[in-house]
Amino acid sequence: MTKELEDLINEMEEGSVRALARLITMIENREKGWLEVMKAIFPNTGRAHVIGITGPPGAGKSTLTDTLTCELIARDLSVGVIAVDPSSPFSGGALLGDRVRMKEISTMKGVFVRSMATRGAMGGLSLAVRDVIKVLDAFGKDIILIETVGVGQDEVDVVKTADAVMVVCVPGMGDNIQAIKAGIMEIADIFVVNKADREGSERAVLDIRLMLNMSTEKGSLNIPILKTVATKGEGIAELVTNLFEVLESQERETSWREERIREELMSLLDKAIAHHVHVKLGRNSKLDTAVKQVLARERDPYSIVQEMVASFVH
Ligand SMILES: Nc1nc2c(ncn2[C@@H]2O[C@H](COP(=O)(O)OP(=O)(O)OP(=O)(O)O)[C@@H](O)[C@H]2O)c(=O)[nH]1
Ligand SMILES: [Mg+2]
Repeated sequence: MTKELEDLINEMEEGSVRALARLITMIENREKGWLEVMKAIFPNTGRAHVIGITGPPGAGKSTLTDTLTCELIARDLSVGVIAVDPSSPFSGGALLGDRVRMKEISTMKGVFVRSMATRGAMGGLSLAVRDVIKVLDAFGKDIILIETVGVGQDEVDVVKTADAVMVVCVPGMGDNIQAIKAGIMEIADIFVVNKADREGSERAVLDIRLMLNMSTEKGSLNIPILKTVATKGEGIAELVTNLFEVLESQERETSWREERIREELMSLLDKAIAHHVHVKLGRNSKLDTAVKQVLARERDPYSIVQEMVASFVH
């Protein structure tokens, strides 16, 4: 590792927000040296609690994130926020003012906000997010909040790795509840019916309860369903209490942690092997030849791939 990089890591671990931001960019873009950074910081990770916040567009995820951040800071906890592909900024509703103010708070009170794009994430979004989480963890954040819109497999993969996942719904969703059902519902530790100042919030709670009652997932009957008004901070204290309960219960489950590490190792291995194969293929013209052979029906793609894999493994 270069002296420069070593200094940057030290600065970050001593609390420099500038160094933190620089390292995150480096890791996100897989810049030269990023692996060295990950290796160096790993021993200082494993302390932070990660909370995933997901749900349909416009449900109030960012507003809840802001409000939640305020509540956590009031409890003397430091907070990092990762917003994956945010379509709306952290406007913060009535509580935090605009994004600029959020930024101010970030330097003053121990909040660090970072946006990450779904598209163009080198090496897979969920791996990149997990790496950024580790940096924030090494930096000393107590709680890391991740906001993603609950659509698409990428987003599900991202929040799935959180220690606690809250799914945000709103009254009057009707068929939307069905949409949430697919994929997201299985990973929810807590359901939140936000915008409870609107009509139909009790109905939404019942709909979710009904859906959970029909589920075969273990423990689905015990999943809390809470009502919040994020813009006014209503229900947030109860939400925090429930989140902490989930975090404490997860902490005891070694098998759950082992399973996550197993998944991460497999993903890293997949990426590393794919990278290795791409580099190798990029250097010779085997692939070009194969394309022509398949096009001319001289050979089938299956045998070609089998042969290539055999030559990589040897
Ligand atoms: N009435 C009411 N409005 C709310 C509440 N929470 C959020 N909103 C409003 O709902 C709108 C969307 O809020 P966001 O926090 O941006 O929602 P989001 O889920 O982050 O949206 P995306 O990131 O675009 O998916 C904003 O205009 C908020 O002010 C609430 O509890 N009640
Ligand atoms: Mg948002």
